[in-house]
Amino acid sequence: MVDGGHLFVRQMDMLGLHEMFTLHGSHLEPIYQACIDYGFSIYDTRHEQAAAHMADGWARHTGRVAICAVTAGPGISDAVTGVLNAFLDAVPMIVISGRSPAMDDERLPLQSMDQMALLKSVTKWQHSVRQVDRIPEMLAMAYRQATTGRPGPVYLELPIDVLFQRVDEEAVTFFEKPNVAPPQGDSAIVEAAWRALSKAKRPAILVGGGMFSSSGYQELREVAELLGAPVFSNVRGRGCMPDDHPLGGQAFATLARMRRLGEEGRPDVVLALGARMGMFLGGAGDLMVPADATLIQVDIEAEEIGRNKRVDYGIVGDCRAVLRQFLAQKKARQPDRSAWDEAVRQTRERAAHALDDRLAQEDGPIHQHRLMTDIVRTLPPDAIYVADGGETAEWFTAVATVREPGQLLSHGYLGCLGTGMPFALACKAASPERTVVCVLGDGSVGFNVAELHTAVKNKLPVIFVVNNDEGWGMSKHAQEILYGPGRLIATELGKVSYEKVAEGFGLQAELVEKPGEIVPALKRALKAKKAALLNVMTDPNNVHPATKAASGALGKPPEDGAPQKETALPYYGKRDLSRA
Ligand SMILES: Cc1ncc(C[n+]2csc(CCOP(=O)(O)OP(=O)(O)O)c2C)c(N)n1
Ligand SMILES: [Mg+2]
Repeated sequence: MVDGGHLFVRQMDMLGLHEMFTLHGSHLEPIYQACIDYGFSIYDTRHEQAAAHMADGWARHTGRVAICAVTAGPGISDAVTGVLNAFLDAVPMIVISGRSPAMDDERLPLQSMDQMALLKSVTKWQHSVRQVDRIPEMLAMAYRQATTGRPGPVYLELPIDVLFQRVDEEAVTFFEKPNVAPPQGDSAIVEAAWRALSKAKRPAILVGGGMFSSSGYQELREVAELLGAPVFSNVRGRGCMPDDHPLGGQAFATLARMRRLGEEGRPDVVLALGARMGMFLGGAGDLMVPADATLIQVDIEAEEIGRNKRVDYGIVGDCRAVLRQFLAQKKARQPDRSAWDEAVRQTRERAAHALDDRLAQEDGPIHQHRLMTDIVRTLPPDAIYVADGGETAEWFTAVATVREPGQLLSHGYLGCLGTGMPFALACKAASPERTVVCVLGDGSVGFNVAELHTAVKNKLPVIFVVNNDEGWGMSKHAQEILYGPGRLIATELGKVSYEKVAEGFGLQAELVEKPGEIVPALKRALKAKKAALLNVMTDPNNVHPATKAASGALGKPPEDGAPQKETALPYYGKRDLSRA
């Protein structure tokens, strides 16, 4: 006779799920006890939001699913932001929580609430288990729901009076890992799309999370090389094509910069692979995907095809499967694309080095570009990078060279500060032999600061670097741009000694105030046998160009006296609000 916890963990084992990110609650005790018996890796956090962010970060780095296990009531409500972050970026995760006894419903037991309703809007699928012997079946179902079609978080609720029940293990059915071939695209459309790509003068490939999830990186490279098509990506797609490959166009922003070259900087045929046409690709505007370009959109989720854009060839299918279909097509002679490829390469290089004159600086205050460049140059090239913060993430991702998928983790559609520490801890758990650096804004540090203790306690020696501009920089700078001087409110933080906070949690920590101190401090952190934190004081007056662009400061100023049609909105730039 075994309890529901044993059934759950045995089924985890059969699905190859060996990691759990958690914060203890006795509702789930049978599961913890069974984890001891099975020898599973349990990572215990100081806040359930961090446990959810860790499971999210695990999947973003490894491409594999992990379990986030939290207690009933406040455990699951604390986890919601972390689950939502994964949901908006289609990252798979299995969330489980305890629940008050189902047999006590409406009798006001402890931590009783409608958890299903709370999780419904942030998960793909959710189920409350009511029979102990169906726990394995429902976990296998949760796994399939999380990993097939468009991936995403799913939720299993386990009432305490179900989980603690004992059954004869022999009478319970367990489930093998499903073996499902990812769907191919319609062959006629694939053929027609390939002909359009072959004839293109300036083809561009856009990759997003769908490309990452399909793991068809070799196929992507072959198709890009065959076509001479540069590859641009969002954070989740970054590294699917190595940044230092001649066709590595890096971020989507490179494509926006290309527009300055006029016609010669505009792609004529665009192949989008698992890249949704949302705000990060210019939304309904045509800054990155020109309205007159031929658009081939590949997505595993049919409803994504046509969002914000007129699509010429819509292909519902798995990115790797469709790339293989492309590779099986006839190879026609291709037009010469060297001028286009060179234009992309030059744009990419110019952007990466635009501020390099700041690198020779000897006196403080430290420029953020100097800090980020020193980090990238000092750490090994295969270091895993995590960036969290407003301008901080922008400064860092602009200089990082990402050579493989899952090497860079940062913000997605939730734009959620506080993800960095848990993401970095999950990366270190998955890749203990590699250096993991986590760059944080001084604002971002605060959300999950207690996870510094998780790093020490779980022996996850991450290097944390705080870009300390003494404020909510992106917010503060937008306030200054939009409202002028003397109008700062709720955006200043002042000087906080994060190195002392870190020391208290047991980290090796240092304050860095001069440019020349950055590299030696990083080298000491690399040698540390435990987690380390550098609190680096940077110049609060440096405004990142992304903040200027997002606040409409880079657009054309209105002519004197002319009625102003557009209003500048933080993050969204200048918009005509009469159409709202
Ligand atoms: C959870 C959350 N709360 C608030 C915001 C709004 N926000 C966006 S950027 C930003 C400032 C970030 O400050 P910091 O982390 O110090 O980075 P910096 O911009 O100073 O480099 C804020 C508050 C957010 N994106 N996420
Ligand atoms: Mg800041």
